[in-house]
Amino acid sequence: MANKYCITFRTSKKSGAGTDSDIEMQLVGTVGETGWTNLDEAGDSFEEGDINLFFFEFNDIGTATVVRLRTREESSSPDSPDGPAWHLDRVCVYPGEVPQEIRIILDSPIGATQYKRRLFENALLAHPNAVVFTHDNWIYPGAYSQRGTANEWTLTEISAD
Ligand SMILES: [Ca+2]
Repeated sequence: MANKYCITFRTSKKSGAGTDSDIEMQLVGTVGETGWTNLDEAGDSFEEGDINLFFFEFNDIGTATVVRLRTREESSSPDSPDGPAWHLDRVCVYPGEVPQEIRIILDSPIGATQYKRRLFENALLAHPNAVVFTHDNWIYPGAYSQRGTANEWTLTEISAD
């Protein structure tokens, strides 16, 4: 059974937080897991302070419990000052059709894209069905020492206490 998911990624505002790496994601849930999925969208994703939105359909995994990320960069140089490391702030996984009262923010004509995305993310974060994850560290590609080999990072859920 396919289920809709809305997933938001917030890149931190640290200097150099953005990445141009190809990022792949896997969700693990209480009753299953997704395949590895490329996070690909038009334009330059995952820049400093950005919120990027993705809408997917996956087989039902139940409640998301783990987010795994990996990068594949085969052309990076260890000497590059603009390496593709990524400082992700948080990920919000919302299972199901996004409620119209939240979706309307994206469909409204007002404001800049990032401003609307921030409003959208805030509304989503406040929803009881949303599961929020964080990764309080840099995500580096595995290319420096193992070209063509993907490293994986597991994100931990932010408990609602
Ligand atoms: Ca980018």
